[in-house]
Amino acid sequence: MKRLFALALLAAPASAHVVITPAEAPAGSYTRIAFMVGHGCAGAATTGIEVTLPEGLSAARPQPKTGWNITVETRPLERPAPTAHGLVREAPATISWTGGPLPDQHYEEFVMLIATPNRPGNTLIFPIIQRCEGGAQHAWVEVPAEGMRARSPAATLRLVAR
Ligand SMILES: [Cu+2]
Repeated sequence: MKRLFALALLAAPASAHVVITPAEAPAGSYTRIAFMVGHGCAGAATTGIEVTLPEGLSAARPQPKTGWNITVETRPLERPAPTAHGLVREAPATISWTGGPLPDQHYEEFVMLIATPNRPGNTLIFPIIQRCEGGAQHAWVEVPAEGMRARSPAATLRLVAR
């Protein structure tokens, strides 16, 4: 009981930024993750979310969302990677949703299916640019040091053994 309470306290401030849920995913598998957008840019409504994908993902497929357009940019792999669905020659580099707007007071989730690398114990880093009405933007790109809390942390996903 005590432990659950402590975890809930730790989770509360982070959930106001742009964070991934769940925070952990099995290594070496297809998994669904959601980017939770808890607020806009200093009061302005959100009009775009641009997610930079970490290296090591062989697939990333955004879930379509009513009122939002999706853009996927890919980069060629140096070495083609074998997967259950054949040889993969390019990997997703960025996925963007633009549209909305999502009012500052509201909350929304942006979902994608990813193929995680088989590296349990690793943490994947997803830098995010949040764009807002009036040209404001927020860069969630800081990689927090161990035990420290960053002001504008990138979203993270910890890989665990299956
Ligand atoms: Cu926040």
